[in-house]
Formats: sequence, structure tokens, C-alpha cells
Amino acid sequence: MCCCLIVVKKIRLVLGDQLNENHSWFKEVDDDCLYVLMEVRQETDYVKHHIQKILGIFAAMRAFQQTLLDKGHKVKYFKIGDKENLQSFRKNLEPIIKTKNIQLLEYQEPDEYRLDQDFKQLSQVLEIKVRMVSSEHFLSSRDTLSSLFGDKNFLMESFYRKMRKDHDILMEHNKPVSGKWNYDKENRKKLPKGHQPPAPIQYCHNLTEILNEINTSGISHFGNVDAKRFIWPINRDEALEVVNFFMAELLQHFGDFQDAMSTTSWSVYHSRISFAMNIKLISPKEVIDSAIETWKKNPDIISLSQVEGFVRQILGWREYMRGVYWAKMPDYGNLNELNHENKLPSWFWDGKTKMNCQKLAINQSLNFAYAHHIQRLMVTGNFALLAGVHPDEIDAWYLGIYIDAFEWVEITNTRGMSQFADGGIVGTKPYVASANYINKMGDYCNNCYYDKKEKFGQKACPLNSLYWNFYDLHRKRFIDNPRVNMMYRVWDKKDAQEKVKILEQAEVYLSNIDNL
Ligand code: FAD
Ligand code: DLZ
Ligand code: SF4
Repeated sequence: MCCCLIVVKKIRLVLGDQLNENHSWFKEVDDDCLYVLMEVRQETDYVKHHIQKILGIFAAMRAFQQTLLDKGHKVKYFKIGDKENLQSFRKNLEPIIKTKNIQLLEYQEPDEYRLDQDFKQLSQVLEIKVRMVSSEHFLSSRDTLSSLFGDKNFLMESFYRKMRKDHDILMEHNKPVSGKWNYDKENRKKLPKGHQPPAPIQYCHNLTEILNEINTSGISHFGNVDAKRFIWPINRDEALEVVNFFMAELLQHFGDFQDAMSTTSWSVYHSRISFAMNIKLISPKEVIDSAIETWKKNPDIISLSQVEGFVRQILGWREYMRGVYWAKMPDYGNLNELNHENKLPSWFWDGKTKMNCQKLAINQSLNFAYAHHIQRLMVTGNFALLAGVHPDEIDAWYLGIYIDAFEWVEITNTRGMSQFADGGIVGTKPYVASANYINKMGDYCNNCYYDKKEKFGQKACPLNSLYWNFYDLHRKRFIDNPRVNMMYRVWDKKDAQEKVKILEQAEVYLSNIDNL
């Protein structure tokens, strides 16, 4: 039915990352209510996105529209190329509100500060009643973390333990199951030689029509896609299938190989559920429950350290990052503790570098819009930090390239954990590494143009000199940090001439950053 013929009294706006069919909004069909979803330039253009991210969100939004229609709800959907689409939430809402004499607009709490601020103005701008409701997705509220800690440092571990207790997850008699809260130390194994993790589930959606619409609209994007074979889950059933595959095949080694990197597996034992979870096709609670149930049913195959490691990522890190975001925005978006000012190397956009670790992680990101945590933190993030790149540039890259990237979880991971630009709110030390670490955790160094053992000289691995250069440059900031001051003792013991050569080598690399 044409939207102009529909008679309704209220509108409910559904954002592209709010595709939760179990939300209480959808329990009953309300004939007075029109659900509105929009593909808009306001959201496609705030950063340059990977094409798979735009395709994935539009495809999932369109599938969600169909789910709502099938359940009997009334829906108004703006496709990106529709003539009547005015390309912003406000501009598209205005005519509907006027022509239908709408009295009430409802929206779910947006996950992003930018939209939260924008929507707070809506009742004045639109001159109707506007109400924000919970997205019913997260286990904690936006301000749980800040109200818990006040102005004190927000340690993830303390937050995580509180969440375990409050939600009675992996607890017995008010104590952690088996007496230990955290099995992090058991999560650092390299893949054994010849060990091949199972191939990940990949879908085969034909999204060529949506791709054409995106291109006709002139949206700027980057990255690669075979639009005839789009691999990511775009509806709840598929998302649940990916979850079930993880539980059956991957959870048993998730903790062990959480930090491992491999040239033969792009997702190793990771779940690849972040996109589906961030657009709310599935909830964090159901994923956690499923992991615990799988562990309980298979105690001989799955150890507690695997399941605790997984639960910690979702109940701990994911909720914690959101808490930090809402406690610290908008100032967080401008933090640059180390005063880094350099530009992102050009090869971050095309993967054309001789550094094998960077080449593999970046090409994988361009091909799949995905990299696992250690690739993001210890490969690309590590390089950007060692190279002194401005956090704004790094944020834009991470927010654009990953299919799961939404500012509330991207910026706290990037600016905070990876770049130390927040001065230690999220992480208590800078995450920097030389070739030693990359080689310890995977096989990237085996076929590299550079020599992992050398710190200076023609083929010396750039990470080695940049690593020491970083510590030398930021001596004042880190010398008293108990988690890294050991490195200053190692550096200070080095021969003076060797130190000069290392710093000179770093200088050469920094001034040729686009050609590494
Ligand atoms: P798994 O390794 O299987 O973990 C399971 C789930 O735990 C993930 O799906 C995710 O929801 C959660 N999780 C794990 N680590 C984190 C973390 N550090 N913070 C929050 N949640 C976590 N995650 C995003 O969802 N969106 C982002 O934009 C994003 N940007 C990142 C940028 C940088 C620089 C770094 C270092 C990490 C970033 N992460 C981000 C966190 C993490 O890398 C991804 O959540 C993870 O790689 C997604 O893949 P997966 O689903 O296979 O995760
Ligand atoms: C990321 C994204 C993109 C690319 N496009 C849309 C869109 O056209 N319409 C929409 O409703 N949402 C989109 N999104 C997701 C939003 O950016 C997301 O809802 C906000 O960042 C809040 O988290
Ligand atoms: Fe990366 Fe250096 Fe190893 Fe090459 S040698 S893969 S640049 S860490």
C-alpha cells in the first residue's frame, strides 16, 4: 500500500543498527503506528565507508522491513535512490508528520553521540511530542559505568566482575565459577604448525541491485566486494546460524588462539558476530547464554578458559567500551595525549606495502571488511601508533573500513585502547610491538621482504626501529609506568652507537612512510 494512504497517529523511527525484531515495539501490531526506516546520505557520508558496510546495512534494513511487513506492521521505507528521499532523518520525517498530522514520534536510544544530540532537538524542530525508549539490547545502561566509578579510573576488570555478579554469569555462590575471574594468561597461544581452523560460514547474497543503487546515488566508498556473493549475515536466522557454528566448531579453541595470527585463516577461531550483534540482529545476552550452555553440555571438549575468554569480550569489553563512550563523549573524540600529528600512510587504503603483516591485515580488511582483534590492535593499530599518526586519521580509517564499526565501540578501541590518545582511560599501557611479538603470535614474518631480526640496515623490519623510537620519544610519558618501564631498562643498557643507528633508521622509515 502507498504510504500516503496509510492513516496513523504515531511514528517510530528505526535506525540501521536497530534491527532487533524482539524489541517490545514489535510484540503487537498497532494500527496507529507507522515504522520508518531510511537509507540516507546523512549516514552514508559521515565517513568514507567500506562498500561492504553500506551494502550490509542496507540489505539488513531491507530484510528487516520485510520482516515487519510480514508480521503485519505498517512500514515506510526510504531507499537511497527514491525521488522523495531528502537524505536526512529530519528532512524525511517532516513531510510525513505534516501530511499525516502525526502527534508522537518515538525513537530508540541511538548508540552514537552525534545522533543522540541531533534527536534531542527533534521535539522543538518538528513541534510534536518526541519520546526516546531503550534499545533493549545492552546488559548495562549508558551511564552504568560512570555511576559506578564516578571520576575514578574505569578499570575494565572491575567493571567486568561487577557485571558477572549483577547478571549472575559464570558465578556460583556469589563467587566466580572455579574460583578464578579471568583466564587471560591462557589466551595467548600461537597456532601449532599445520593446524588449520575450520573455514568460516560465508553467505552468498546477490546484492548487485543495491550496489547499483548506491553507485547511481554517487556515494563515495572504498574496499572490495563481489556483490553477487555477499558473505555476511543480513537477517536474524543467518546471524543465529553464525552463532551456532561458532558454538559447535570454534568455541572449543576460542580462548587458546584468541591472539593468534595466521596467513591461512582470516578469522582463526573468532566468531565474526560483531556486525550482526552491533546492528542488533542478535543480543549479547543470548550469545553469552548460548556459549555457557554449550560449555555446560560439552565439558570434555570445551574448557572454562575458552568460555570465560569469550564471555569477557562481550559482557566485559563490549559493555565497558560503551560505558566509557557515554561517560567521556564529546571530549573523547578530540583526545590526542601523545600529540601525534603524522598522516596515515597511503598504503592503508590499498594494501600496497612490503611489510607482510600490514599487507595481509590491510588486504584482508579491504576484501572482507573484517580483521580480528589482534590484527586491528597489534598489526595496523601498532604501526599507526609507532608512526605517530594523528588519531583523527586513524579513527576515520577504522570507522570506515570495518563492517562492525560504529563510533561507540570503534572510537574507544581505536583512540583509547590502540592509540593511547585518551591518556590511559581504557588501557593502562600503550599497545606497541616489534617484530618479535608479530613473529611469536603468527607466521606473517616468514615470507616478508623485511628481516624480522634486524633493527637497522636496508632490510631491517620497520617495526623494530620504530618501536624503540616510540619509547625514546615518549620517555617522559612512560618511564614511570610500571607496565612498561622495563623497556627503558633494556633500552638504556644498549650500546650508545647501536641506539643512534636504531633512531636514525626509524627516522629514515618515518620520512619514507608511504614507501615501506
Ligand atoms: P570475537 O573475537 O569473536 O569476539 C566476540 C565479540 O566480543 C565480538 O563480536 C565483540 O562484540 C566483542 N568484543 C571483542 N573484543 C572487543 C573489544 N575490544 N571491544 C568491544 N567488543 C569486543 N569492535 C566492534 O564491534 N566495532 C568496532 O568498530 C571495533 N573497532 C576496533 C578497533 C580497534 C583498533 C580494535 C583494537 C578493536 C576494535 N573492535 C571493534 C573490537 C574487536 O576487534 C572486534 O569486536 C572483533 O574483532 C569483532 O570480531 P568477532 O566478532 O570475530 O570477535
Ligand atoms: C552506518 C550506517 C549507514 C552507512 N547507513 C545508514 C542509513 O542509511 N540509515 C540508517 O538508519 N543507518 C545507517 N547506518 C547506521 C547509523 O550510522 C547508526 O544508526 C548510527 O551511527 C547510530 O549508531
Ligand atoms: Fe611485519 Fe616486520 Fe614481520 Fe615483516 S618482518 S611481517 S614487517 S613484523
